[in-house]
Amino acid sequence: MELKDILKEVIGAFSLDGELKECIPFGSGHINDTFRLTFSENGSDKRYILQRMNKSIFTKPVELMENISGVTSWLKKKIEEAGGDVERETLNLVSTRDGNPYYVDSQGDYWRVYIFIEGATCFDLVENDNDFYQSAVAFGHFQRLLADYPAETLHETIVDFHNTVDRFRKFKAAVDADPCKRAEGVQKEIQFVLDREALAHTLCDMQEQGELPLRVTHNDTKLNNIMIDDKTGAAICVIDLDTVMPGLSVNDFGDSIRFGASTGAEDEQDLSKVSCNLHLYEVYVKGFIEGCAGALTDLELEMLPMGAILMTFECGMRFLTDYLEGDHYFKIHREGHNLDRCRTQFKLVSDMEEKLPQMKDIVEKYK
Ligand code: ADP
Ligand code: GN1
Ligand code: MG
Repeated sequence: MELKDILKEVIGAFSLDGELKECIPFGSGHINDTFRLTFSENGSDKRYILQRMNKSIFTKPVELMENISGVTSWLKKKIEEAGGDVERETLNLVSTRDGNPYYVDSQGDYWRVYIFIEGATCFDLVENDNDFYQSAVAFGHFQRLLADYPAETLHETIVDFHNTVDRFRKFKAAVDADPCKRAEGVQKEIQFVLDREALAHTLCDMQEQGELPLRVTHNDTKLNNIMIDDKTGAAICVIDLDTVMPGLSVNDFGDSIRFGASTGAEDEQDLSKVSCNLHLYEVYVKGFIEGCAGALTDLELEMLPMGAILMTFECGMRFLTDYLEGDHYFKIHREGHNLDRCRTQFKLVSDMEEKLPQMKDIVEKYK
C-alpha cells in the first residue's frame, strides 16, 4: 500500500474537522515518522502533528500511549493550576473518531495526532545562550512537575534504555557478530569503547547501590525535543515523551549537554569543529539547577559532569553499534551517517574527559 493511501486512511480515522489542505513530512527526529497536517475550517487554519510510531523500536505501543496519556493529563492539571496555557505548554493528543488516543492502520502500524504548537520552534543547534538556558530550566522543571507522578504506573517503554553497562554488552556482541563486515574499518572507534568499560559502570553501579535516586525522567533531552516560543524566547513545551520512564536526573542533564553544548552538529564530519563549549555548559548547569529547584541530592549534583560524559559515550556507542549492525535503529540520510555521528560523540567524550575539572568547578559555583 502506498504511503499516500495509508495517510488517507489514517487521517480519516482521527477526529479532525474541516478540509485537509496539506500533509508534509516534518522535523528532524531519528525515530518516528512525523507529518504536519493543515486543516481549514470556516476560513481559518488549524495544524496538527501526525506521527507513525516506530514499531521495531517501540515494541509496546499500547503501553507507550498509556504513558503519554497519563503524563500529559497530569501535566495539564498542573499547568491549569498554575494558570498556564494547556494547548501550548504540554502535548495534547487528538482522539480517533472512536475515542482512542491512537489508531492502528491496516498494516498494523500505530499512529497518533497532537495539536501543533504554534509560534514556537525546535532547534537542532544552540543559536543563543538564552534558548539553551531556557531549555535547561524547562527540563529541570519538567522533572519537578512529575516528581510525585505515580512512577509505578509508568511502563518501561524501552527496557534498559540508559543502562550503559547493557549498552556496552550489546556493543561487544555487535562487534563479535559483525554481520555487515564493517568492524575492520572502525578499529579505532571500537578500541575507544573497549578502553572505557570501567567508565560504562560508573552511574549504573551508583544506581544499583541506591546512591542515586530513581526519578521520573524524560530520557531524551535533546534541544530539539523542546519548543521555544518565537516571541518571548521562553521554552514553553517539552515534547517527544516516548521515553518518559523512571531514570536518573544526571542522565537527563547529560543528554542535553551532549547535544546542546557541542560546538558542532551531531553528524558534523569535520571533527575540528566539535568540542564541548564550557560557556554553554555553564549556561545549562545554571538553568537545570534552577529548574530542579532544590530537588537534587548532593551526589546527583556532583555527578552531573559524569552524566554528560556518560550520555555522550553511550550515545556514541549506540551509533557505532547501529553502524555495525547495518543501520536499522537510527534513521540515516547518507552512507556512514551513524559512523559520523559516533565520531562526533567520541570527540566530545575525549574533550569532556580533559575538561572534567572545569566542569566540576562550574557545578560547584551553582549548587
Ligand atoms: P522523534 O522521536 O522522531 O524525534 P518527535 O516527537 O521529537 O519525534 O517529533 C519530531 C519533530 O516534530 C520535533 O523535533 C518537532 O520539530 C516536531 N513536533 C513534534 N511535536 C510537535 C508539536 N506538538 N507541535 C509542533 N511541532 C512538533
Ligand atoms: C533518538 O527520537 P530522537 O531523535 O529525539 C533516540 C535518543 C538518542 C537520539 C540521538 C527512542 O532521539 O535516545 O539520544 O536519537 N531516541 C530513542 O540523537 O532511541
Ligand atoms: Mg525528537
